[in-house]
Amino acid sequence: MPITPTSKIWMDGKLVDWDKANIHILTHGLHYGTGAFEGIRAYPTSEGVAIFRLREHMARLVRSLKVLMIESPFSVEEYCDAAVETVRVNDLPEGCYIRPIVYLGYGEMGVNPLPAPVNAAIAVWPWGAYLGDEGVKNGVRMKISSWHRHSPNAMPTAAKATGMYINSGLAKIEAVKAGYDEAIMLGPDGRISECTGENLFVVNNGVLITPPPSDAGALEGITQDTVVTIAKDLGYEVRFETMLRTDIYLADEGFLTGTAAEVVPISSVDDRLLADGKPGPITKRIQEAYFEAVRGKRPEYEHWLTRV
Ligand code: PPE
Repeated sequence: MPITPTSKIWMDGKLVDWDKANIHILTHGLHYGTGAFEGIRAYPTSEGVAIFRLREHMARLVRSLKVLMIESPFSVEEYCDAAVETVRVNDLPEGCYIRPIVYLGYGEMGVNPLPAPVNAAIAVWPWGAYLGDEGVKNGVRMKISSWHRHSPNAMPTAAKATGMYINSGLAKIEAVKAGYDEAIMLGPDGRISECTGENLFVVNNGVLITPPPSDAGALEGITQDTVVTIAKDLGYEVRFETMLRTDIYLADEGFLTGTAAEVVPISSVDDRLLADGKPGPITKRIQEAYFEAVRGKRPEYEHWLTRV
C-alpha cells in the first residue's frame, strides 16, 4: 500500500522532516532483521484524536526488545510521550497509523548483534482499511498457507521482531498469487496459529474461540485482547483453544483481528464458505462495538484511549 507522507518523524528523541528521516545502507537491522516494531492506530473522537491502547503497544515493544537482547534506549513512558508528540505535530484530524521501530543501527557489521548501536523512530501516516473496505464490509477469502508459522525455538513468536516478517511475507505472496486476500498459517504442530498480520477467531454456537497465542506460536494480539474483553462484556463466552483447519471450515463465523486490519470477517477458507459466506451476526456486533470503542463512543473503554 503506497505511503502518504506526513510532516515529521521522531528519530532518537528529535522530530525530523519526513524526507530527511534516512539511515545508512550498512544499518545492522537492514541486513539481519535485528529490530522490533509496533503498529498502533489513532482515531478521531468527539474530543479530538486519541491513540488506542498506546501503553500496551509500547509495553509490548519493550518486551520484544528484551527477548532480542536489544537494550531499549527509552522507557515505555518515553515512547508513549514521543508517539503523542509525533501524532500531535503531524496534525491528522482523521487519525493515523503509528509505527514505532527500535533497530540496530550503523557502526558494526557481522551477525553478532551485541556491539551494534540501537536507534529508535516513530513514524505516522494515514492508513486506510488494511484488507480493503470491501473486506471489512463483506469479508475476506483466506487460504491456509504452505508456509508454517515459526517454531518458537527457531524464532521468538512472542516478540514482534522485524526479521520475523519474512515468514508472513512468504505466506502473503502465496495467498495473493493464488487469488486470495490473506493467509492463515499453521503452527509447527499443524494447528491453526495466526495470519500474516492478524489473529483469528471462530464463532460456534454463540461461543468465540481463538488459538491461545503461546500454544499456537502466535503474537499475543492487543486487538485479540480487546475483542475478548468486548465479547465478554456483550455476554458471550470466549475460549482460548487450539484448532484444526477443519474447525475453521466448519465454523458458523470467523473473523480476523489486528491493529492495522481492525476486525475483518472471514467469508471463506480454502474455498469453503463459512456458513453462507456473509459476515455473521456476532462478528458484526463485535466489529461495531470495536469501531465504537476506538472512536471513543463507548465510555466503558475510555481508559484505552490516550488523547493527543
Ligand atoms: N499477528 C501478527 C503476525 C501481527 O503482525 C499482528 C499485528 C497481529 C497478530 C495482531 O496484533 P495486534 O495489532 O496487537 O492486535 N500486525 C501489525 C503489522 C501490520 C503490518 O503490515 O505492518 C499491525 O496490525 O499493526
